[in-house]
Amino acid sequence: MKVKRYIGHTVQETMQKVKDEMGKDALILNTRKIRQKGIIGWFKRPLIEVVAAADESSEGNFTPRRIVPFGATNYALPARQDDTSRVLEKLESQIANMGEILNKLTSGFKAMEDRAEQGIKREYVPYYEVLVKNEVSETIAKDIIQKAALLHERSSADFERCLRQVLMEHIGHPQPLEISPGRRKVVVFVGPTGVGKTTSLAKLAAIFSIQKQMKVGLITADTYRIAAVDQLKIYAEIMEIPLSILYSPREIVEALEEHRDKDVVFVDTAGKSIKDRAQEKEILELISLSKADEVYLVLSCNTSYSGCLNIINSYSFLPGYKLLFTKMDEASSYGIILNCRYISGKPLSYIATGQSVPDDIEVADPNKLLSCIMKRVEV
Ligand SMILES: Nc1nc2c(ncn2[C@@H]2O[C@H](COP(=O)(O)OP(=O)(O)OP(=O)(O)O)[C@@H](O)[C@H]2O)c(=O)[nH]1
Ligand SMILES: [Mg+2]
Repeated sequence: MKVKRYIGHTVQETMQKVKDEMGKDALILNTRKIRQKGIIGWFKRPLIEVVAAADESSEGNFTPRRIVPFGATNYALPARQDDTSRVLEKLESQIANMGEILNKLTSGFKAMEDRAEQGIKREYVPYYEVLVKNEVSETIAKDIIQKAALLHERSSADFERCLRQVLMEHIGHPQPLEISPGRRKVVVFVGPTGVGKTTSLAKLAAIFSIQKQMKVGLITADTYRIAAVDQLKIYAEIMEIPLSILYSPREIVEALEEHRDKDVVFVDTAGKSIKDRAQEKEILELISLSKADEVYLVLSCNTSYSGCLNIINSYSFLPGYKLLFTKMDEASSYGIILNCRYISGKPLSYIATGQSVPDDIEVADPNKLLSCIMKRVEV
């Protein structure tokens, strides 16, 4: 390839020079106006410079190449073969990316359309998605969004504020254990196997006896497993709290008599499988014979929504209870807590956040729950 610079007084004149010498298909690499050097140049018309290129044949003639229109800059330089394929590859990947973005947008719009069909206004769909991503069940999320929308239509507050208000109502006021010295309370722990009943009971026993200096007694009705009695015995010995062991629900009357001077007596029960009617009867007997002041249904945050639904249904035989959640440290979101609150209608009490006794338990904090349930989750 030969590259040559041509100068003329006009564009036409200069291009003619190029054509004459390099052929009509010569490649124009650059064009610009130039001034002659020196002070005189300032008073003269500028000259036109054209840089052109053409393939040089072996005979010394120029082989015509593609013409770049006049005025085009060297951006128009034809890419070499490998450059061209790189440019093509880049373009292909950009087109693929745009395709992906379009797909996402289309499916986002589709989701919005679907939700709109299900009775959620398009502008509220993002909030619905946030709740669902935080594992609030779809049905509950939809109901909450609709309640917030109704509130929003009737008030001047913005939608997010209304949503927070509705969520707060559903989270409710936590009801931790209130103990007054001299007014003994009997507190029974129930729940499925392995959720952390005994550990949570031990945590609260330690808080009330060691930190709050209350008189605490322990009773276990879990004699199904020898290890279960031993587990509570160890905690009782460490905390120097008396422990009574029941072999039948009727023995609780006598055991409570032994603990009559206590401010609070915690009663542990064996884990109940969902349809164990005999065990339900025993639990009811314990509750009524002990005149239990409070019952805590212990649930693990690890449980699926359908699992929680089954458990809550299976405890509908209880006259009343509070919800105590464990293993929050192992769970990915707080949605399950809202779901259980919603379907059971029972108040929250404590949330356990680890295995350490007594540190890993806290009174459920509605503000913390709210901000976690409304947290935007990156996908
Ligand atoms: N990560 C985590 N583990 C916990 C928590 N609470 C209890 N655990 C653990 O869960 C396991 C079972 O705890 P338990 O207190 O024995 O459970 P349980 O409900 O009494 O079990 P059963 O009496 O067999 O029905 C133990 O290894 C505990 O250390 C918690 O909040 N987080
Ligand atoms: Mg236990």
